[in-house]
Amino acid sequence: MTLALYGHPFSSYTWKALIALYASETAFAFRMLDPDHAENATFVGEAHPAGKFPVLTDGGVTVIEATAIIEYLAAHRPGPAPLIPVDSGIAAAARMLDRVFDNYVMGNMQRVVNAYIADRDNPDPGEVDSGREGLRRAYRWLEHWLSANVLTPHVSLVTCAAAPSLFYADWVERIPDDCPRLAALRAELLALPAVSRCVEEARPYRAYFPPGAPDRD
Ligand SMILES: N[C@@H](CCC(=O)N[C@@H](CS)C(=O)NCC(=O)O)C(=O)O
Repeated sequence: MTLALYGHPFSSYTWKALIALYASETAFAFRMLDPDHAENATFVGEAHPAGKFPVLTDGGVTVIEATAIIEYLAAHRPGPAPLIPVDSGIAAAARMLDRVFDNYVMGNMQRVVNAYIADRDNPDPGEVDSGREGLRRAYRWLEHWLSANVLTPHVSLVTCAAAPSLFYADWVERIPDDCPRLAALRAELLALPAVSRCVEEARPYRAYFPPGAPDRD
């Protein structure tokens, strides 16, 4: 049965699922969420408790939440990518990092983005400052973790979470010079074929990045 993924090419959480699908060389139909496909938005609105995407369908099975989608693909559509490490201790570390990237990198990046969505010309300075400070704190934590640990091989759950969150977070708050390991990880991730494919597919939508997309990447 053919898989279908509902999402948008510019959406960071859609990337998270797309990177896993591309790296595991899994065939799927992409169901675009845009004004030309209202039926897809209707489906997502009913499938997810908050109407959020991505959403994966596999015949009669519907899977929501990007991390759960990757867990589902690892279990039901295993491919060349080691999405979930076999060793349970390494898998626990991968799941821990997945939460760090989602909650503290993606979360703080979205806090700033949401302030600009609410008011593009006068974003709430408290929200913008808190989001940026949260990003700097997350960057320092990740730099420290990377100095003491080895990352699971690509493309894993960690790759899928780290690539979109670092890609967009760096646009909001540049990874500082005193976090060289994290900056190198971002560059390494963007060079992976599954990730660079997402970067290129999202390129036409950059003008819509609420705080303004920088002229790089
Ligand atoms: N916890 C969700 C977050 C998904 C999410 O925030 N998706 C964004 C797109 S990147 C979204 O659906 N935005 C539209 C909305 O919130 O209505 C996941 O991991 O899948």
